[in-house]
Amino acid sequence: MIACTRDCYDTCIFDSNYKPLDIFPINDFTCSRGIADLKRNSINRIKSAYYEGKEITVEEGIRILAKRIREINPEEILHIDYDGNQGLLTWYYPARLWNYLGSSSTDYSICSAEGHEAIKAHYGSSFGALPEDFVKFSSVVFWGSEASISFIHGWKILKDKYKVTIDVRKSETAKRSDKYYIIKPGSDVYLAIGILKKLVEKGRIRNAELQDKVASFNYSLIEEATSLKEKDIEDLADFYFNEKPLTIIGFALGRSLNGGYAIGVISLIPGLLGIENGFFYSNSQGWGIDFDYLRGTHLYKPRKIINMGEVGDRINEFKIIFVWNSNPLHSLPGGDKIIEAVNDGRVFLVVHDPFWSETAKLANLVFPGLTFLEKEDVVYSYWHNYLVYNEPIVNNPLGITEVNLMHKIARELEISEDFIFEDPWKAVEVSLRNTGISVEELKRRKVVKVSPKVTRKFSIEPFPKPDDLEFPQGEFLVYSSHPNYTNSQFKEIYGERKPIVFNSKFEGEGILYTEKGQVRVIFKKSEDLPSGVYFLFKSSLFDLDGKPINSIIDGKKGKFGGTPLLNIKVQAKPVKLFTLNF
Ligand SMILES: Nc1nc2c(c(=O)[nH]1)N[C@H]1C(S)=C(S)[C@@H](COP(=O)(O)OP(=O)(O)OC[C@H]3O[C@@H](n4cnc5c(=O)[nH]c(N)nc54)[C@H](O)[C@@H]3O)O[C@H]1N2
Ligand SMILES: Nc1nc2c(c(=O)[nH]1)N[C@H]1C(S)=C(S)[C@@H](COP(=O)(O)OP(=O)(O)OC[C@H]3O[C@@H](n4cnc5c(=O)[nH]c(N)nc54)[C@H](O)[C@@H]3O)O[C@H]1N2
Ligand code: SF4
Ligand SMILES: [Mo]
Repeated sequence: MIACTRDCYDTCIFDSNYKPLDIFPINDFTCSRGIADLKRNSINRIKSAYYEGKEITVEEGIRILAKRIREINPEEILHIDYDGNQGLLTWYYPARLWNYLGSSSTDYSICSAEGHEAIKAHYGSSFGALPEDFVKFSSVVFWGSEASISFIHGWKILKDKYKVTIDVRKSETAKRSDKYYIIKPGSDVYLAIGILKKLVEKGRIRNAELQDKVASFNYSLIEEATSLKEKDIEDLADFYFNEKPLTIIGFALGRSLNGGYAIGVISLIPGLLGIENGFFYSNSQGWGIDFDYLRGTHLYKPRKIINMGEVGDRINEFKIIFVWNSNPLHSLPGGDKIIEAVNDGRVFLVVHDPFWSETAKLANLVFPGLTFLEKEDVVYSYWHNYLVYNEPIVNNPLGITEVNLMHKIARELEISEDFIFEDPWKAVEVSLRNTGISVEELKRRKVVKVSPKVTRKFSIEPFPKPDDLEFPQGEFLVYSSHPNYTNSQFKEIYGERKPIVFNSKFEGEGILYTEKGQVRVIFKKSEDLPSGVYFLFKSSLFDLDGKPINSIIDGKKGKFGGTPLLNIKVQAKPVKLFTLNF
């Protein structure tokens, strides 16, 4: 048995022939990546350690790294790790070494942190509907979610229900919905407040505190912010009251203007209408897995934590960057600054990855990783409640696991601390103690259902006042998932991506720019885009010159979880107009 460990709602579970299991909600099907995993596994692989482009042994690489580590202060080491593989032993446990050393860490804010914190502020937990709950609803609102692409097993359950989509462009999910509303980027919080205001005015929500809060927003402000009419807002409010839909709250909202407030207020609607399990955002924090124990932060807190949006701007604080499970040139703001610092010799970049990612190609020192098909691990989902024991189904003697690499570096540094060398399965055992599942049971049964461990509260606060919000004005760059890639992964199979920016005005070549700089892109006209919205798939994050698109992100972050504002205000200029024939 094996589960796909990519950063994805679905966490498909497969048998040992990599055939998707016929259990709910996997239901015997997978995505375009799932069907190509076995083939991909032997393409574009890192097969050895490399130092400055020269093949070396892993042991030699470890000696080079250890020597460098000894020469600097621990805070000058930054480890960057994210969700390339969601396994407990791949992503979490290896952070122990860096936390013990006192290295700097990022705050893991790039994706979903904003919404987790915003929802927790109201409910005490961000945990929402389970797949079994999805089934019970007869209607659904996809709010800032491209679920028909990003969440195919959720979509499978919901696609035959009555569907309403709220997006900033005519997304694939919007096209396949019964009704859709196109609003201005970053205006969702105004719309959510408008819906609550109507519900209060019609006596459908009786709550004096809320009545006061919504009174400070008038409809002309809401109309101007969202570009919807009061009648649309009333229709949505009626729909919410009459149909009691499930709301899927997309992660993209948290990376948009006013994102935390938007997610928080949207999540309040089902709560105030008494819709049970009425929203879904991410269930990752509901299983009781002790991620702090795995990372060792219960004993050793990182001495310095930097926001994921600030890595480029604060690059001068670091001399070694150790990356695993992440492709920061692609995914983090300021990738251009990482490239400059490595090329100038100011930063020594070390990457551990199974594949030649863009960041691995730039690195001074590279270690070969194993894919999830090749190693043991424990995998959880941020949607369904199966915990899976992953057994390797492909043999690869060339790579090294994260755990082994971490232990070998520690030995080379002559660290003798028991906690660093705690048997990884013992660490997993402790980290699972609140789930009620033991490693023995997991290894025996392979796939085990966890019951959620959440304590709830309910509070309308923090409810924004008009002055807390930034009024959405100007033109915006927005992103979404591509059906054939997971973030930067799968170019080996489906090809490199061109930076094609869909928009309502230009076709040809041009630039997108902010005060941070510019990137050279291809513009493509599309009727799905309203004026002032530029859309790029989030797997196409290098410009025509190979410069990271995220070089123009301007460093703002969310008020709740610090998530970098990726859906930024931009300006666009055509350079050469011509018609594209696709
Ligand atoms: N195939 C595939 N699936 C994936 C991924 C992938 O790369 N490929 N990535 C996975 C990951 S890491 C994540 S985080 C999730 C993301 O999954 P989702 O939360 O569904 O996010 P996106 O796919 O980025 O799409 C978000 C939608 O929000 C819209 N949007 C952008 N800005 C705004 C705004 O201000 N307001 C509103 N209302 N809408 C807005 C976009 O137009 C887009 O249609 O998907 C996961 N699933
Ligand atoms: N402008 C802009 N930027 C974005 C986004 C956006 O919408 N717009 N989306 C953001 C989002 S939602 C996210 S989640 C991040 C994603 O950012 P990342 O986490 O950087 O993205 P991935 O491409 O999923 O994975 C990163 C790397 O992990 C490697 N990997 C896979 N499995 C393993 C393993 O077992 N071990 C090791 N060591 N490595 C492994 C992969 O080969 C890949 O190189 O990007 C963010 N960046
Ligand atoms: S990427 Fe998502 S949908 Fe595709 S195999 Fe992995 S978990 Fe399943
Ligand atoms: Mo993400």
